Amino acid sequence: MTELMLKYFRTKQQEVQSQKVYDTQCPFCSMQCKMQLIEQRVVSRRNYKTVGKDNPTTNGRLCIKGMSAHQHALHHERIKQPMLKVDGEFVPITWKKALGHIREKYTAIQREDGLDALSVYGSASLTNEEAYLLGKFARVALKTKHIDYNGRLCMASAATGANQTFGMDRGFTNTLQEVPYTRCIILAGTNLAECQPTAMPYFEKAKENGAFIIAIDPRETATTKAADLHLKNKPGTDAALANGLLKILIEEQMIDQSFIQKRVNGFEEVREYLSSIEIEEIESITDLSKEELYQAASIFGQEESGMIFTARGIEQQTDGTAAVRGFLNILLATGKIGKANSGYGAITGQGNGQGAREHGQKADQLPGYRSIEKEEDRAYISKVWGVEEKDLPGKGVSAYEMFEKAYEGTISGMFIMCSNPVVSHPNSNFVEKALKNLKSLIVVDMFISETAKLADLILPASSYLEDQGTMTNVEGRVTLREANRPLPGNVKHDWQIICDMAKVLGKGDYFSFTTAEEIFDELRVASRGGKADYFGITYEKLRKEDGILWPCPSVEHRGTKRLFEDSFAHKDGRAKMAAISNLPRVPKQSQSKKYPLLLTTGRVMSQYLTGEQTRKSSTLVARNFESFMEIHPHTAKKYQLEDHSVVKVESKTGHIKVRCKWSMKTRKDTVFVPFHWVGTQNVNKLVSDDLDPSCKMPGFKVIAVRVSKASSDGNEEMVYPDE
Ligand SMILES: Nc1nc2c(c(=O)[nH]1)N[C@H]1C(S)=C(S)[C@@H](COP(=O)(O)OP(=O)(O)OC[C@H]3O[C@@H](n4cnc5c(=O)[nH]c(N)nc54)[C@H](O)[C@@H]3O)O[C@H]1N2
Ligand SMILES: Nc1nc2c(c(=O)[nH]1)N[C@H]1C(S)=C(S)[C@@H](COP(=O)(O)OP(=O)(O)OC[C@H]3O[C@@H](n4cnc5c(=O)[nH]c(N)nc54)[C@H](O)[C@@H]3O)O[C@H]1N2
Ligand code: SF4
Ligand SMILES: [Mo]
Repeated sequence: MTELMLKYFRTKQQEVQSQKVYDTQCPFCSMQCKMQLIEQRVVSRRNYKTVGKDNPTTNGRLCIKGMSAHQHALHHERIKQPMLKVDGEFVPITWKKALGHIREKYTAIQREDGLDALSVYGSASLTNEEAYLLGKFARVALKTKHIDYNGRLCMASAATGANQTFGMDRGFTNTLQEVPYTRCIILAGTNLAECQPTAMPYFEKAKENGAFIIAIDPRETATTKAADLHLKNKPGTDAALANGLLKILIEEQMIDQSFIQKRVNGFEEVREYLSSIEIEEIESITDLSKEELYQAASIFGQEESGMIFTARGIEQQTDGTAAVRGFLNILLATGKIGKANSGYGAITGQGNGQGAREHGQKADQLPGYRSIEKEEDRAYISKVWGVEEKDLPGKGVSAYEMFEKAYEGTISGMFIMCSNPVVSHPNSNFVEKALKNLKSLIVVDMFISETAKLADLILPASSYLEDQGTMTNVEGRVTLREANRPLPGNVKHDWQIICDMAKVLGKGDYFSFTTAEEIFDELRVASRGGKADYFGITYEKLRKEDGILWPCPSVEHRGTKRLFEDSFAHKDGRAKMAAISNLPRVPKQSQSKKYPLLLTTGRVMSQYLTGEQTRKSSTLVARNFESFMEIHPHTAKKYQLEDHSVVKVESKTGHIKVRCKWSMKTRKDTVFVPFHWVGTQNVNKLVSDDLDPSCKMPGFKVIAVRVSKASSDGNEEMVYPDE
């Protein structure tokens, strides 16, 4: 051995001086993969590595995002103390000063503009404890009706569709463990393989066991590749597609009459409506052939079990609720629900996309999925909170509508916790203007996000490595995230920030919590008897049983793995089918001479949402460092757009510039741009403010656009052959 090699081996042995292992869950998607951060102290530095940990949902699997999550949490740009904007620059200040600023600003706004002038914007990446507390903070500490959250852009259509149909909304009616045993699976507008990668093995297993998989997506994706049949429909036509499939199922007598009779209302109305439409109409709306529709319907209809999964592809539409109801109509008519290996899954997106939509962050909601407009619900919660029922505010407006109010000036203060709406909201140029119009914007984040940049005060929040709490995963399984890495700098947990703010606003008595578990114990009582009943769930049980599916009404109860086996959650115990229109009440954007193409937006595997976190990870950035527009080569040639060149994409609300990526995977009339990038690449500058009238979901998935070459000097050379 040479001298040099000897020296190397000696150093290696000495290197690891100490090792710490921290348990936690991934900060990203709804799979909530359990993981450990291994921190090794070596002579000159620390090494970090994330590894998976066994659990019933993901069995220790992780995807590339999870494996790289520590890279953003440990990033040098993380803010570690409150930052106040002074003369346009952020300066670090103490918590005492920050809380003083809040008291001063909030009391002035309340005095000058009234209680409802303050607003709260929350997130489904918060723990259940924090989501619950934020709802309580708005109603009890601020006494404002204006609170909503980013789940409005995400789960609103699925939640409304399920509530209307079943009488309750837990994303999955069954557990993932049943997926391998079902015979036919419809994946409607989901890109599971890139968005919930650790769920894929359940679907692969189903395929191995002989299941037939039908994917509905205007693009070929890693998910559609796993399917046996890919229905490559025109974007935004899923409600009509669902109607077409059900029409065929009824006409071919592939429905379950006895199930319908025993358990479903509204079937006759649907049957009558469907008999009035022609299958040719469905063909022309969806751009699918009769043969494709018959094949899909007959396989789903003939198999003895089946499951339907929907995600944002069909839901982020101005008729998203209708599309969801259309697919639920199919499940009910074929009796494929409430039994083993048959059921529905709305694939939740964010880490706590399920729990955070149950405990009062929504404008019209109180904890336990209670309604802020129902007298008995208000009475129950005001008792739990120790306030007068008459002092609880009423229903507020949805997320985007809060920005409209900020623009008009009726909302003059906003408190945003754990979200980046300047990048994630439709019509983002408008949202930015609205936020600039506020007298006060306070943002709680780990970084100076695009939204935080507009704030007068930024408060530093803890990350998934430090913040203990419960997260309800894609299955509706409540899981305990044990996170105990010490807080860096002067960072605080989101729940501590809420409690501190309540204290300076004179409401400390209602927020005297010292641990997340204490908040959870209050949440348990607040949710008791509600639809999302967590009363029987305790931290101790969660540790022992590794997750419990709600409803869990008593401490002896083991949780509910399968829903609706005997009855649905409507008062009469029956589910409700409803006739849905082929075309939405509010017309969707469609191709025109001026805007000849359809843009759809979504995700790539290696980036997460507005990218604020994943763009800080070197491993993930190496995979995707900039945005792009996926376009069919035939279409690209028509507009003289070279592969890899920079192109301009314009809609009626704005324009962006992104890299052109030729791909045979998308339809000729459709281009795709992900939404993980900011500034001139922020695709939400193109998305309009049209909302689903029943749930206020924006239409992120269909935008009429035109495309052209972008020249480096900013003077674009326009080629619009259709004009
Ligand atoms: N890698 C990664 N994973 C994530 C996220 C992320 O940002 N990155 N985000 C998480 C969150 S919050 C969410 S909500 C989920 C989202 O998960 P998904 O809903 O699966 O993701 P999307 O890419 O938005 O859309 C899914 C698919 O819908 C298709 N689609 C577009 N328009 C239409 C249409 O009109 N009809 C149909 N049938 N399909 C259409 C798109 O082509 C896309 O393949 O993912 C979660 N997981
Ligand atoms: N065009 C288009 N737009 C979309 C979508 C689409 O498909 N297309 N999808 C929509 C969907 S489904 C969603 S869910 C939304 C998401 O939209 P956002 O909520 O805006 O997305 P995130 O990037 O998760 O923003 C979270 C912010 O909180 C910070 N953060 C992370 N963890 C914590 C924490 O524990 N505490 C605090 N205080 N801060 C934290 C992050 O740094 C980041 O700045 O975007 C929507 N927008
Ligand atoms: S991003 Fe989702 S699938 Fe990937 S490790 Fe995190 S929780 Fe698991
Ligand atoms: Mo989402």
